[in-house]
Amino acid sequence: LVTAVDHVGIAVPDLEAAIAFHRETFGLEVTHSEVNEEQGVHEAMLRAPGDATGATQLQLLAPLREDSAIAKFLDRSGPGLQQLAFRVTDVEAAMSALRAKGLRLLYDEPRRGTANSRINFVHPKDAGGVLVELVEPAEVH
Ligand code: V0V
Repeated sequence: LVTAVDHVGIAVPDLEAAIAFHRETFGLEVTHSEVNEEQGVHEAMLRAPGDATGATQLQLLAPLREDSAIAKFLDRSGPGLQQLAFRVTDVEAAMSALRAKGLRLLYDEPRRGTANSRINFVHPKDAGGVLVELVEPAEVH
């Protein structure tokens, strides 16, 4: 079902400040950044230099709007770990398998994630208090 830990997501109030912190403190480098209007985030993906392509990344998530999931998380919990994302080869198959086990998925159909991946989330109350994301990466051509 799961082929890798794709990324770990941290909610941050200020994306540029968080990128600078992770670069200067831990030597991480930005591999990608984008705005996802539907998810209400401005995000950056970072990796440790020397890690193979496809290794686990760190995702920094800043809110675009006050009614977004990240703004709500920051209001309630402050900055910190917001999600754990598992990479899967087939997100629909993963959704079906998890639904069959009685877990609630947040969306009926996959939505668009980072770099045109297809994503869904398991409700944190059904995954030990962790917001688990399922990521099917876009095919690389
Ligand atoms: C809320 N709760 C969490 C949580 N967010 N627990 C663990 N981790 C989190 N991140 C708890 C919360 O404290 C409540 O617990 C309970 O869940 C239900 O809270 P709620 O008030 O009913 O729900 P909301 O409005 O806080 O929404 C929570 C969910 C929301 C998870 C439904 O954040 C959501 O839709 N997330 C999925 C989308 C998302 O996170 N997008 C941003 C990343 P108590 O107090 O009842 O015990 S975008 C992204 O990852 C992309 C683009 C990508 O990777 O490709």
